[in-house]
Amino acid sequence: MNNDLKEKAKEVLNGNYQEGGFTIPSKNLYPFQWKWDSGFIALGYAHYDIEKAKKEIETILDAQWINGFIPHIVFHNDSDTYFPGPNFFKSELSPYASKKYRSSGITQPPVFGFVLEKIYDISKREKSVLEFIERQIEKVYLNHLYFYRNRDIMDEGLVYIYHNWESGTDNSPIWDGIWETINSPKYEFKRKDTDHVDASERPTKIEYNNYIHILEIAKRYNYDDKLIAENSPFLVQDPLFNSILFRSNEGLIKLFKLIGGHDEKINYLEEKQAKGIQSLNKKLFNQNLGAYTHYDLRNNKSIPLISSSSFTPMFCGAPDNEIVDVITKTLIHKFGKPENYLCSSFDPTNNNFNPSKYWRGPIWINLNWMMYQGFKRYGYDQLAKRIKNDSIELVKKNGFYEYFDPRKTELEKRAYGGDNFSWTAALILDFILEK
Ligand code: 9WN
Repeated sequence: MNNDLKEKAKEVLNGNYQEGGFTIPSKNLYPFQWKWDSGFIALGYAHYDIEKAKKEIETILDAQWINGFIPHIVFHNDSDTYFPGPNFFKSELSPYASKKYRSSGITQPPVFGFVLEKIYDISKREKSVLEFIERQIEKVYLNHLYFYRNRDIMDEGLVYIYHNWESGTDNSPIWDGIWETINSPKYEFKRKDTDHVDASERPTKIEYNNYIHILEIAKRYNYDDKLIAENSPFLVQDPLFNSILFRSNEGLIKLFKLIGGHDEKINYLEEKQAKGIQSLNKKLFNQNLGAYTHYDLRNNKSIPLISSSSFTPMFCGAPDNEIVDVITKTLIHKFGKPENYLCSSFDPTNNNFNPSKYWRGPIWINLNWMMYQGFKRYGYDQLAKRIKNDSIELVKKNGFYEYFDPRKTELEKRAYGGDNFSWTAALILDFILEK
């Protein structure tokens, strides 16, 4: 029944594959390799072309810095269709930066631990895939070490992000209050995203100015983590970012056990994992809202807003059954009305909800995929199925877009952003083909 969709998904991925052995998220709009995109993309390839899956992971990990950091964009190639590019980021300011590739100086969620685990399972535990994992796993481990050594300044097992682009949920209303605390000077720059996508579907000019401002501060400190932690006006503990880190810890622990001989690393990760999950539940779970929320470390206060990120701790198994019951009720009550597809990226009952603007309301397939995994993990099969079916239906009706309108009513347009978007294709493939 889904054969057509499957074939189209492969076409999208193959069409975005580049000669250098990496895959762009979407033509023109995102012409380079992005960190968390590449993980989801590799997972999609694993279903029909394991060599491409391996290549995708190899090329992103090859750009790792010597301190374990993995940048959110790797500029393998030249392109003038995206801003900010390599000449803006100037990764060479950092003494740790890769000498081989220019890149950004911010990161994105650490997906590779769970991606490697999934790829191994999808390959039906093929020996050559485990051998490949053995060659790559140290780099992924080093990336986790980087986070714990540099981004867990309170020693809580929770790591911070210092830029909204690090979260992957770029212009979420979650950040609005932080922007109000910052008085960014006016920068001269030329955006490129609105050459490709209608401005109404993208962040505003004022928001972009703030994004640039935080990057200028990081550059002023040559991307030094300690100085950034002391000086950046944006310092946040994100439930999504940390849940992905924890789910990837799990993947690494499982794979290290399979490979054998890595007891010290396993112990280290297990210790961090236990501490992190405890802190996540204690610090980021908001009993009054019935959801996990972000914590603003710079201003020392929690941000009392609900987004799709609020439900992702289920993906890493953090909440106990009681909390799961509470957050599921919140999800159904606020996001799950029958007139809406699941799951909006931001609370539809909040005044700042916008169903067509980027991370301020539309549905993103990667968040749906993580939530699906989370609900399945806890045995909420009906709800998991609803999320999966909604995702497939949205793509079937509208195409492999970047994000989708959650409203089921008649609309002139209900799919937005980049077309032929890679992770939409990759994760729809996984939805269709998962065992
Ligand atoms: C900035 C590539 C990336 C995704 C992000 C998504 C968008 C970039 C942008 O595109 O962000 O990193 O220029 O808007 O928000 O999650 O990784 O697909």
